[in-house]
Amino acid sequence: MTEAKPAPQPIFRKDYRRPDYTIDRVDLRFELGEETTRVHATLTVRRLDGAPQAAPLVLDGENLRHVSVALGGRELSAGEYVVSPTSLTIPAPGAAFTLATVVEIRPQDNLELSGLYRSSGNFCTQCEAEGFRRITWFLDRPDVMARYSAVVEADKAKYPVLLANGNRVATGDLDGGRHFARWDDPFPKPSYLFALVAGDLRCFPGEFVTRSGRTVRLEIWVEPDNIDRCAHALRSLQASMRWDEDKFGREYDLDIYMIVAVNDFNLGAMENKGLNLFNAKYVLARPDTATDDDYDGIESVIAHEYFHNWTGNRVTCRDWFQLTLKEGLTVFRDRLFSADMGSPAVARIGDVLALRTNQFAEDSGPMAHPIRPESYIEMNNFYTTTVYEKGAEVIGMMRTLLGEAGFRRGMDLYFERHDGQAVTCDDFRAALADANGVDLEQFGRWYSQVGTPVVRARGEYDANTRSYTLTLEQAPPRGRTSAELLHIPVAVGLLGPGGPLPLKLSGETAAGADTRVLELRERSQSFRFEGVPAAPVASLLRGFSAPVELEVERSDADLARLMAADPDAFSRWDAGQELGRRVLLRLAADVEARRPLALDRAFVDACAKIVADPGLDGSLKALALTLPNERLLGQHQPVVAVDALHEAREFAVQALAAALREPLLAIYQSSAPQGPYRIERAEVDRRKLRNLALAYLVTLGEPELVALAVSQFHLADNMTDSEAALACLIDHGGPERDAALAEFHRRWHKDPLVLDKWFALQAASSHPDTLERVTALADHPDFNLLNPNRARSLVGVFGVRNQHQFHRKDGRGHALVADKVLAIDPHNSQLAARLVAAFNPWRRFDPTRQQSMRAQLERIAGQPGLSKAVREIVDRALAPA
Ligand code: B3K
Ligand code: ZN
Repeated sequence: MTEAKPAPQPIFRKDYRRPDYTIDRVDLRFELGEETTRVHATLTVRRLDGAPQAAPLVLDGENLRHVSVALGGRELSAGEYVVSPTSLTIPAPGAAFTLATVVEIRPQDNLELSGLYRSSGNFCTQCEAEGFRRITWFLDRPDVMARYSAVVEADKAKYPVLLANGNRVATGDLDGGRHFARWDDPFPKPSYLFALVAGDLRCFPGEFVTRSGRTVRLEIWVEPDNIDRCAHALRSLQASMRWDEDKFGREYDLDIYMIVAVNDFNLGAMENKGLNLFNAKYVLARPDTATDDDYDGIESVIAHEYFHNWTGNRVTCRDWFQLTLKEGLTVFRDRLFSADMGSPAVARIGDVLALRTNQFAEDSGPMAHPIRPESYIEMNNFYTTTVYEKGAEVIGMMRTLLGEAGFRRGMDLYFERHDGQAVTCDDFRAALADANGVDLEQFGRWYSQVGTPVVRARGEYDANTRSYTLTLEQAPPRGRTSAELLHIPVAVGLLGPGGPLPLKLSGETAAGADTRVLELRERSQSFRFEGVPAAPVASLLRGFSAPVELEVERSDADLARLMAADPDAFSRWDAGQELGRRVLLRLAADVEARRPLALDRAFVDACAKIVADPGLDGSLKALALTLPNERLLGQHQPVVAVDALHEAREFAVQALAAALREPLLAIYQSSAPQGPYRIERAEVDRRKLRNLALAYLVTLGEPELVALAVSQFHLADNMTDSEAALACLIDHGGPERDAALAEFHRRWHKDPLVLDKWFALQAASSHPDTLERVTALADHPDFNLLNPNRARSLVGVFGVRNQHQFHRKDGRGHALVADKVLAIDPHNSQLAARLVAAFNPWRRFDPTRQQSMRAQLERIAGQPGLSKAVREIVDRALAPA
């Protein structure tokens, strides 16, 4: 049995100190082998001004077998340095010197997928956040930026392709059937951006001519069988490169840009300089294997990693507390890009739905942290929806306050000031403020506040003066008693009897546009609009202008009116969601009180109007007609009523389907595909609405409606329609489900990404036997705990997305996920730490469920040898609230 490890110690932002030494050059040589890989590193080191002369040089390391160390060309003897499991210390090495180390590592045993590891027989790396220390001794921190060269040596037959960052400057053959490639990266970079790949891969090539006329070679590297699935990724890359030039004036800087698709990857992708490594899921797409949503996901992740070249690589983070500097900003940039490529309203709705479902939950649970955390134990645990998505919202608010041109001025100044540096979130904010001559001091509190602030709104109409006074108030996040006052942009519109009103605030001479951004900086502020002909309905927080919870007294009728007529497409959707939420929460209360259930007539009418509205595209209709999910609904209850919410939502879906049966069937029948699959806006809209109609219709259980799904499943020439039909059949159950699942498995079991869908659809199902099926699937020969995509498809989807089945009262769902966490942790603690987060909301449930979840958390916490990644999550979950 493993010894209990000493309690891991947190690292605090306030303790940041610049290093005593920096590294200007890194020359690496990798002797890749089946058993042992040797890494030779020569570091050109310099003591920084102000550091004590006798400062020791302490390099980080993890899982390295130390072989030798030489200082200034002289091999050191054992007494001249100290090696510990996590460090190599050279006492007082001097002011400027080279340090040459040799270590041995075993990539084939590296299941953490951090550092140098193997996936499907190939060698690859993942160094962010602290993986480079698992490759060689180093100052493994982002404020040490060096120029790198890497010589990669390997067996030529097994690993014909050898890649690293920068430009390939030499290749050649070696003895014993081996060969090498030497890569030089001219741009200084932090160690987390280092990358290496060696394998049997094929190249899907392309090019891009930059606006200054340079031709950049683009290479997408995949396993030979996947070469016909790269076109969309290449197109997305080219579009991203053009967009960053057009919108931010940012040109690519190397002569080559490579993307490698990897099957075993802990995250989505990684922005290593000139050599991105990607989870295959975000590269590979063919109409028959990838859905419309997969196509969108690829476009946005390709863009995200590309945009990091400027926001992250050229300008990087001083320390890991500043992570949102590059992540929040880059998510914000990839969102702008996706909005430009497709429908801005659809994109915004998707982002806000995800933020409310995931980030709001994180912000009110045990892992709540500011977008710039104050401390961490395992940095990898802080690649969170708060740092990324709330971080992007914070950038978005600054753009709202500064305007598009002002934001661009600020970005230009940021790049001008900080190119080639490792900086902080405060540096970013200062560039934005200085470029615009504005004060963003109060705004800066968004970087340190925890939790979702509440904004309360109250409106009063005065018929005598034809004025409408809107009072906005900010309050601390729920469950917290105090918070500093934030600077919050609230976008507002007023809907009069005849439609949107041009807005004129008192003191202004003329009415302007019909959306206005009000700046809330005090506890409470009133804004008086004049020339308002009749009591209006206020449309608040348009476009979700701030990541807050909005509380406002509005009647169902007001919401229905906004849902039907708000000129802002996002607000229309939002009003519909609020109305739907009210209706569902009332139904859940009826379930609990055992009252007869009936779906609100006015809500049905509002939905019928959406179905019939010629002004809405299919994607927006589908979004408007999708009821709030059970997790979102639970956030609005004092204690999540798991079963009642599920029953209420299922009832509402069926009642809506029954009420709208005819128009939905008409939609389904009139929008059949007219030709082969095309990934175009109008076609995506068509498929979205048609598949939504199908989902509603199948819930009615009528044989001829179920038959529609069966026939769509068989006839579809594309994964979007095939998966949608399969999802309906899985929820429906019965022999149709079994037949479709067997057919899908037969057809796709050799295709890992498609097989992931087979697992995920079953794990997400609302069918009452889902837990039993997931339990059985965990023993399926195709299930593999060590592959992150597969583990997430089953355990992640079940634990996070299936509230009703995961939280079954008998506790078996909890036990299942806890078992898997414990099984994964010894191999891949990062993955285990992600999955164990399913238990974070445990205090939101009833005593029985709380007890069951706490028992599982305690069981995990009591496991000897538990990783520090999982330990940090469970300790925080169990700590007194
Ligand atoms: N920067 C990487 C994330 C690295 C996560 C390390 N645990 C991908 C991205 O955000 O672009
Ligand atoms: Zn990123």
